Amino acid sequence: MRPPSHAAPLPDPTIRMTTGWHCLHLYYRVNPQVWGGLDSAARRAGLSQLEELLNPERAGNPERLQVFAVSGHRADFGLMMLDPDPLKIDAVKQAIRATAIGAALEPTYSFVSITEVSEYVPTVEQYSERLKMDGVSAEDPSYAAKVRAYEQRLPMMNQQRLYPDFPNFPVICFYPMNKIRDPHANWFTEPFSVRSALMAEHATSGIKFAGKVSQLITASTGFDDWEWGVTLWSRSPEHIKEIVYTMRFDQASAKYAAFGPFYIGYILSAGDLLKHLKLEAGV
Ligand code: 76R
Repeated sequence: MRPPSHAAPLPDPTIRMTTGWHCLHLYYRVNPQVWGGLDSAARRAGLSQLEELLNPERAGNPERLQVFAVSGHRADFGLMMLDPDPLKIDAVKQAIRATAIGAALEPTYSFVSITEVSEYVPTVEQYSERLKMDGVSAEDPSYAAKVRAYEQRLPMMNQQRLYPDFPNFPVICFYPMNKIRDPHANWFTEPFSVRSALMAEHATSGIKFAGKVSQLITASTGFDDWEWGVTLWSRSPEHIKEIVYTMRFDQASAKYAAFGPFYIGYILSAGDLLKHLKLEAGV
């Protein structure tokens, strides 16, 4: 139906988002039978194609691309990509399959999501109200300083949530999660004020990991089977256990969260990853 002539024109249809990026996590396992059946020419060609494809600097690759070796039998390696264009991200998936060794790379898991600024990120006004509720008087000089610091930090924090840079940490953990809709604990029937207070408690407990763990929460309602993807990077592996364990005691997690499978990985360059996977062309 055509909009009435007085209506503001609608924006052009697009697969890009108005704000934020598309995000994809992919996980693969090497199939030893298929690999064993490839001749050395196919292996050599495929390995160099794959190494090139997984190079974040390659022209045509998504804005962000990171690869990692994955522990356990769930996968041998994984990659995480972010870009404004979902087809640019998907092109990497198709190109991996189309390499000369693509048949030996079994997809084991994927997670599709988008970046967002959560509705629970406090505005400057909400932040100021919270300070007052925590007993900081508006006359106290620390009040104005805190509000000003938050006001300056917020645009950078939102930029990082929507267009994230990968932190320089070697460990990456990914898991999907939901907030449950159980009759006795239904997140989605709680009023905003309650959800907001619970998320404030959650943020206070998370902030203690500053410098040790960096998190990216991507939204997946309508894009994948879970509501969010949680990507955690950490300075060393034990912080992953510490943060996930600690945050389970937050009411927002203890009462309302449900988690999917966990994938733990170690970030490598494409070349080091292929060496690590013991994929050799042979003679
Ligand atoms: O982004 C911010 O820092 C603002 C405060 C904040 C929000 C709004 C925040 C802080 N989170 C927010 C939203 Mn979070 N987070 C998780 C998990 O394992 C678990 O128990 C749950 C998985 C972790 C580990 C984690 C870590 N957070 C969310 C949301 C979206 C809710 C919505 O929009 O409905 C989810 C699903 C979620 C889950 N969170 C923090 C952290 C950490 C470490 C922080 C503090 C980061 C910092 O500000 O430095």
